[in-house]
Amino acid sequence: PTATHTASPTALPTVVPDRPELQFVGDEGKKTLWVVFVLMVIASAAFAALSWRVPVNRRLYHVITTLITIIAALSYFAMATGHGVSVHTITIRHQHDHAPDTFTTIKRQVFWARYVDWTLTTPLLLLDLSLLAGLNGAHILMAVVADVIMILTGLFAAFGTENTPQKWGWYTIACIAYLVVIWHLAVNGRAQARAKSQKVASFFGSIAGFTLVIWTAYPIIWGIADGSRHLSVDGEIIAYAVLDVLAKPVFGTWLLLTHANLPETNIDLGGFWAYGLGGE
Ligand code: RET
Repeated sequence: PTATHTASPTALPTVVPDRPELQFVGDEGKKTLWVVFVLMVIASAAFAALSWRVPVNRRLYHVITTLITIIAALSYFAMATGHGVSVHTITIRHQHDHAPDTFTTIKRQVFWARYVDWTLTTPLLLLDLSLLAGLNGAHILMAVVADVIMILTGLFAAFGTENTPQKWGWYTIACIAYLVVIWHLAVNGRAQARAKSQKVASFFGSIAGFTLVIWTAYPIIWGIADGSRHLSVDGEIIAYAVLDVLAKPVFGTWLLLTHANLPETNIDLGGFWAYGLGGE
C-alpha cells in the first residue's frame, strides 16, 4: 500500500485545466469596445445638444449627465486601443486525495480603465439621483464616499492574489460599501423624494429601481469573470458593455427627458452657477 501512496511526480494525475491558460481580448471584444465608444460619443453630443435648449440655471442634470458619457467615451477609447489594461497572473491550486497539491497558472487581461471610469462616473450618477430625490449634503457625501470605496476596493480585488484573503476580502468590503450606497438611496432618497411631490416620488422610484437592478448586475458579472474566471475576456467586455449602455446613455436620456416635463425636479442653484446671468 505504501508504494501506491507515495507521491512521485510521474504518478500525479494529469492536470486538465478547466479554464484556458491564456485569457485575452479577441476580435469580438475589440469590436464591442469600439461600438460602445461610438455610442458614448453620440450620447454625449445628444445630451449637450439638449442642454442648449434650456437656460443655464436648469442645466445641472445636463452637465452631470454629459460628463458621465464623456468620461465613459474616454475610457472606452483607451480600452479599444489597448490602453488601461494589465495582464494578471493567477495561480490555481488543485487538491488531490493522495498526492500533494499541484498548481497551474492562468494569465488574464484585466481592464483597469473601467475602474477609473467607474470611480468618476458612479459618483456623478449618484449625484443625479440624489439631487432628484432632494437628498441633503450629509447623505450625498456619505453615499459618494461609500461608492468610491466600493470601486477602489473592487479594483484591489481584481488584482488580488488567489488563495489569500486579498481577493475575496476586498470583494466583501466592496459589497458592504455597495449596501451603504443602496441604503442611502433606497431609504433616505425615497423619503426625501416623497416629501417633494407625488410625481417626483414616483419617478424617483422608477429610475432608482432601474439603477438598482443594473448596478447589482456588475458585482455578479465580476464574480463570474474576475472572481472565478469562468467568463472569457470577450464575454466580460460584452456583458459590461450592455450594462454600461443601460446605466449611462439610457439612464441619462430617461432622466433628462423626464426632467424637462417635471418642473419640481429642478434644483435652484443660484450662487456661482448662475453668477453673471442676471435674470436669465
Ligand atoms: C465591483 C466589484 C466589487 C463588488 C462590487 C462592485 C460593484 C460595481 C458597480 C459598478 C457600477 C458601475 C456603473 C457603471 C456605469 O456605467 C466593483 C464590480 C459591489 C455597482 C453603474
